[in-house]
Amino acid sequence: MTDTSTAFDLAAFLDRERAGVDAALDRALTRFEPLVPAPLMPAIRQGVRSGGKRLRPVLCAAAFRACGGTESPAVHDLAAAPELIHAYSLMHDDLPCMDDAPLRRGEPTPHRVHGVDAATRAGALLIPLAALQAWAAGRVLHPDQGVARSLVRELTQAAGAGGMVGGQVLDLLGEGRELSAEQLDSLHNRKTGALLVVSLRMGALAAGAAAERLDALDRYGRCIGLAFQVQDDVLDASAGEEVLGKAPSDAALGKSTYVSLHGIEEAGRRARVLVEEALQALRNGGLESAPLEALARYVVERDH
Ligand code: GRG
Repeated sequence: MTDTSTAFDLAAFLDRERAGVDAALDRALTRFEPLVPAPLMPAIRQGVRSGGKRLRPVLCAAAFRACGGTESPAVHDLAAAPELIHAYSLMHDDLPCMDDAPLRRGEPTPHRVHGVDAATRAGALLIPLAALQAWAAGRVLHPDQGVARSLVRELTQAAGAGGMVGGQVLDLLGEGRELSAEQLDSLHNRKTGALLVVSLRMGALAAGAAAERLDALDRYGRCIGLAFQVQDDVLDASAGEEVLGKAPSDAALGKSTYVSLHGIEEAGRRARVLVEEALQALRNGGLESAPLEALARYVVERDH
């Protein structure tokens, strides 16, 4: 296969996509305003608008196009739905009862700015709003209402006990204990991987993709999800607060990480192997997508 990613300008692609995603998030915030108690709106706005890589929506839109979906602004509206779940998860993860983080993306965290009560409620409100967002965008993108229902079901399942929340619980239970390699993979497949995978699946479902392509994207997503986490651990162990935009926290919390388990070099090697497996999954599923190929590589090449 030709290496399409070498000629592909990922930075320009990400700039364009992030602008589309940010516009969709702004539209969503405007639509949500009448549904949200006014005192919570500033915390919601901070959680949603405070930047970040926008990896989940970028994957969602890329999967939609890779599966032959027709371009429309509603693609970014759909892609905004998993990002709303991601925004809530970060707001709650930073709370004093969890990581007690003062900084996120280089700025004071929402509870430090708006108070713990407002940040907690604002985060919780984002969950049903994300479901509404997926439903509304799905209705625009696909004529079959069943597809919109699947989008909401898959997103809420991935966000829930079998996915992100379940992974977070395993993470909290694992503090101060040494986890095996299998336990660590299982934790991160849920905590981080489930939302990345569902972002891809939502794009593919909205494009009307066949089962074979959904399976390929599943495999691709699981591989880049784990690679993403391995790289996160490598960065947490090696980069400082000024690069990460937050204080490194793993060692302080006594967490098992890919670095504590395998050492930094072996962890880096594992991340690169996972990226190759992700690229192979795309090839096996007949998916030719320069953005998805470049994004897989970006996951391990990023420095924050
Ligand atoms: C009720 C137990 C319970 C949990 C609530 C808090 C929570 C739900 C889940 C936490 C999930 C979590 C924090 C996962 C981490 C995912 C992760 C690697 C975040 C960083 O993602 P990036 O790098 O962030 O994409 P940016 O800033 O770029 O958006």
